Amino acid sequence: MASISFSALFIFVILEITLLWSIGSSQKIGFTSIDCGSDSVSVYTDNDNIEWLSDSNLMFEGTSVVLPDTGNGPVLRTMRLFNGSQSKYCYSLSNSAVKAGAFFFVRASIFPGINPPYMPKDPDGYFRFKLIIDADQWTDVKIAYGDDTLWTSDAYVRAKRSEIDVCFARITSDGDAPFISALELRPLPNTLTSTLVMNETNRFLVCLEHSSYGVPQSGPSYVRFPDDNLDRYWLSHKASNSNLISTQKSINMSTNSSDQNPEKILQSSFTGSQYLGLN
Ligand SMILES: *[C@@H]1O[C@H](CO)[C@@H](O)[C@H](O)[C@H]1NC(C)=O
Ligand SMILES: *[C@@H]1O[C@H](CO)[C@@H](O)[C@H](O)[C@H]1NC(C)=O
Ligand SMILES: *[C@@H]1O[C@H](CO)[C@@H](O)[C@H](O)[C@H]1NC(C)=O
Ligand SMILES: CC(=O)N[C@H]1CO[C@H](CO)[C@@H](O)[C@@H]1O
Repeated sequence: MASISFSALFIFVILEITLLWSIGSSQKIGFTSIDCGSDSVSVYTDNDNIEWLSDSNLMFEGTSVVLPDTGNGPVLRTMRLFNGSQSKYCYSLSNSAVKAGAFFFVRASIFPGINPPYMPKDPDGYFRFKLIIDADQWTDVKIAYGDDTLWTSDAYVRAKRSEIDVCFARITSDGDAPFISALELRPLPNTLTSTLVMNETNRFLVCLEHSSYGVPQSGPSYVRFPDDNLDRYWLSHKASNSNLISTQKSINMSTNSSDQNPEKILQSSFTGSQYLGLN
């Protein structure tokens, strides 16, 4: 009962916030989305209704690089390249939701494109550098030169103060210069399995992937905000129709909603081979 009444309260709060947005800005409270290296200071809103800011007022180090690659949208078209001599470069992310004890995820997106800004130093052709969050090692980046795919990492963190520092560093003092295309900060409720674990262990978590199984071939390649209110990025694992069960009907989310998995994810499922005869 307690969890049901809490989720009702949560939905009510979300509705309240939604109403406030429609009066003010379309941007969701606590969302900060930074288009790194963007030369345009003006705010723009993408198709998912996410408002992007240039990092030009947040970061005064490094160089803005515009990729010649086209067709990947404005956010991935620019990056900030930290090719100076400092040992690390940090963004201080903050907004009205960031205060000590509050939970967030931070998403870093790196897209070198097919014509990256420089050749990796290691002859194996991989760019290597480090991501650090509030002085803790987050992840090691390893991306092949010319690999035209987007690399992302989500860290689940608990703010220690009114800002979260996201830093970039070379692996060694003469290693590859780090670069970054986008940074996103999203608030998380303290009732998720992940945030409960963080509260217990006092550590941050690195998310491997949010997976959506059993997506039809014609379905989207990912689902995020506004279908996922928390803006997790659910990668589709597509399946043939014979391995799918899907519905367009709405799902009663009140029974098991502690992780607030989006309805869209639950509307399709992958079924194992033992069920093939039933389809
Ligand atoms: C950093 O890269 C930019 C763009 O390639 C270049 O103009 C600049 O001289 C470089 N700075 C350093 C310190 O190497
Ligand atoms: C975190 O854990 C402490 C100790 O178990 C508990 O008192 C507190 O309510 C928890 N806070 C959150 C946000 O879950
Ligand atoms: C959803 O499930 C809960 C718990 O089983 C139930 O109390 C509620 O009536 C259901 N809501 C709808 C609209 O079916
Ligand atoms: C993921 C999740 O929250 N699972 C819960 C669904 O509901 C059952 C019964 O209340 C719980 O035992 C699960 O932990």
